[in-house]
Amino acid sequence: LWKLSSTYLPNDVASLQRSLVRHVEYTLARRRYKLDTSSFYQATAHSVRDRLIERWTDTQQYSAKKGAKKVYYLSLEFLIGRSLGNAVSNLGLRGAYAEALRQIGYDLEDIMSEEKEPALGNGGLGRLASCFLDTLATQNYPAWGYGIRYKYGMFEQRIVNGKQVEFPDYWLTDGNPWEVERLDVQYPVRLFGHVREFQDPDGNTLYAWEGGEVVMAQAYDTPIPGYGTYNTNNMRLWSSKPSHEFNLASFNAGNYYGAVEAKERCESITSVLYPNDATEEGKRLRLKQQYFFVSATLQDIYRRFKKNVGRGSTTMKNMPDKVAIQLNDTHPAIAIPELMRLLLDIERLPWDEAWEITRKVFAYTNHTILPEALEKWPVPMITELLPRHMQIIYEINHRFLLEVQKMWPNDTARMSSMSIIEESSPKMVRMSNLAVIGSHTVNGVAMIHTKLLKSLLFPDFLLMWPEKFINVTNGVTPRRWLLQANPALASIYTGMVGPGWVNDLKRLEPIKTMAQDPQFRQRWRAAKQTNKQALAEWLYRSMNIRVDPNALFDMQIKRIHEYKRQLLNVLGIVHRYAEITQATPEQRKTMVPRVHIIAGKAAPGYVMAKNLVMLVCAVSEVVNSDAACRDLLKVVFVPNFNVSLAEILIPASDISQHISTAGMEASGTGNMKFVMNGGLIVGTMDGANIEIEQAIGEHNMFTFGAKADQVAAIRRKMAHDPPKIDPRLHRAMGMIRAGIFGKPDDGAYNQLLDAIDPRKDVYLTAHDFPSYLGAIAEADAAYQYEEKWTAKCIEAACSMWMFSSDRTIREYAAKIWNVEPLPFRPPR
Ligand code: 26Q
Repeated sequence: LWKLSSTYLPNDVASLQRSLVRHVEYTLARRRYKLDTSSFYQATAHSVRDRLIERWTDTQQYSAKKGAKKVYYLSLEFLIGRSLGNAVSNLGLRGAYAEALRQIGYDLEDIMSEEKEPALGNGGLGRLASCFLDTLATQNYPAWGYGIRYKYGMFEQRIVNGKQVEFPDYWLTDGNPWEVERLDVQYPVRLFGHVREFQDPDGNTLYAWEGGEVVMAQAYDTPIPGYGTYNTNNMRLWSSKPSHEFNLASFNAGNYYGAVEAKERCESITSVLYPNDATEEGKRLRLKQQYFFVSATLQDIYRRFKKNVGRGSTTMKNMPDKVAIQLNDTHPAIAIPELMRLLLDIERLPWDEAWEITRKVFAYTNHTILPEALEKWPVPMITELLPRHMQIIYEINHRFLLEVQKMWPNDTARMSSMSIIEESSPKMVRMSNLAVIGSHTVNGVAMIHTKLLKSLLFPDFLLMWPEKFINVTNGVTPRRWLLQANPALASIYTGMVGPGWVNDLKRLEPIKTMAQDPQFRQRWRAAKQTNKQALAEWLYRSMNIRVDPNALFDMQIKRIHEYKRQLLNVLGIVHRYAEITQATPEQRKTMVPRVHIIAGKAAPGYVMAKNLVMLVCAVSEVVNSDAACRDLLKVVFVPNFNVSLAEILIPASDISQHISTAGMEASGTGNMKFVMNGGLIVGTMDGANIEIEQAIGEHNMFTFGAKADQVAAIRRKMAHDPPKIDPRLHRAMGMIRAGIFGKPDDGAYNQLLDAIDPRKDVYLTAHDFPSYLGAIAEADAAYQYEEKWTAKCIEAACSMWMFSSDRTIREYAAKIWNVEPLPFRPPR
């Protein structure tokens, strides 16, 4: 068999063409000619997939043979974006495929845009997970991502009559050539049932979780290629299906229709991705999803590890030497009691040994300190669904509280705030406390966020375990966000410093001095102009909107949330609209022509966010059809923001807005992508904006607003001593209330404006408005000096190396996981 198995496939243009035609004939079973681009996408994807698979299987076999420690990144979300472009680029085959296709009458770019992107995530957290997978492979770390293969991803957002309407995102209609269904990898997952207590022959009390229902977890694997390396990692996503026993039992019971319904319920576990909506209620299915995914994942990790146990001197105690599990927020935190259950009930280890192993295996990344966004589950719900886990959580809590009692005798306030159980009615399980207690390391995702995490969220835990809390600032992959999204800029970089910058962003630093070179600035502007032109064409083709590519392109593209303050942006736009309509011809000449782009999804149940979408659409309608604005202002709400759209928008931006109320945005990662692509930021001193400013220099960023350490005092003062409202804000609000942008019958706009009444302006929108206008005016002024502006962009973009996820992952590897790269090189 070994002799028969193939060596690596040839990658010359003629061989690629043969492979494409073979897939058309044998994989698609189609005639060779007159294929539409969509079928040719399928053939191309399969041809590329062959080339991924050989590296993938070899990498996995190699790391198994070496017995290397592996990282497991557990995330309920992966927003990987389209795969074809990423794969040909990381394989180094973009040129060869483009040529192979061109010769037979197809355009690689067209073919790439046929791919439907899997939207298996909400936003930042899911995209971060995907940037991490790219870097882990590129840096040759043995690492797997684990998640859920949702049938329906993030909903498709359409604007119907000026409002957001959600449509199901069934992303698998045309199949998914990037995944392999592993029919040999299935695990049973139990839900409900009861705990049986019994004694072993030595008189020890043991527990067994029995009864309930058992569903099967089916593995689907997707190869994750690194850039410029053979290493290809794995992303394993689970799909739920009924178990055999389940089928037999329920159908034998004679209730045919009841049995079919129960079968459907099994499959429903992995049907749909939940939005990050704090107001979301009745989410028992979400808890099922979390446990289903965690149980399958731990069985899989455990099985892989156990192949080593008994070999040599390896015992269960060595698990932390071979396994590092990173929890992407608390969503997979039920893994902590689940591993305890495996070690206690199946492996029959004593509690202390099991607990030591568990704590050495897990680490937890926190992505928010907003109290309303911290996960809590009702005790009765966990008791019903996962009775043994509830017992284990209580035992973990009991032992933990004894430690608290030792450290702070009879401090009941501390006890109750540190407890895993919130003594409310019903009682709730605080998943963040569980995650902190069960992990060896907890990290925040930007400096300010980690500082607030320590001081506001976990101050007592910090006193108990000062070493446990660290910062690892987020980063983004330069492969997708520069090399693939911005070929114009990428080729300038490669022309200046060679191709090495793609996995070593520090190499761009020397280009900063070129900011003083007028010829170089000219080339830089030409690249930006190419991208703006491309976006203008896209907007015309897909939305029938004409924008002037010479205008300043200003973007705010991210999930719609009150704390992200899209309302502040809209109020600024309305203010500008008022100024334009009142300007004299002389004044008009001094104004900077602007195109404002806003994009993002509102959670389906988040009324304020949906109101905001309505307002943006209404403002754009009025502004774009007002002759007074013709050459000075356009407002575009781009529907259905996703990774593919971001790849078109970000390279075309001059200014982007990251304007959350200080202290509320954990990090932000869009901010990093924009600056890397030669755009500048209007932003608050929040999240990673602060570190970006440090890296690129104060003179290259337009900052405004209250600082995080001032917010609380401002809110307190505001409550009893309401400040006077800024006259410009007053006018903008007046215009909206007066109905210039329509008057929705549900009072949607008034609801938005009432929330920024200076007495209860939680997000400090009114408070920050004057300084916001100041920052926008500064940006406008700077934009008018073309040469100086370009110099800023060059300096900023070439100072961004620390926001590469390559730096981020090196920190995780060194400070949290204790893993080393294991490059695989094929024989020959
Ligand atoms: C929770 C419970 C029930 C249903 C859904 C959820 C849920 C789902 C997704 C809660 C939160 C999320 C996503 C959060 C997120 O994307 N956070 C962002 O993470 C980025 C990466 O660290 C940061 O840059 C952003 O600042 C942060 O908002």
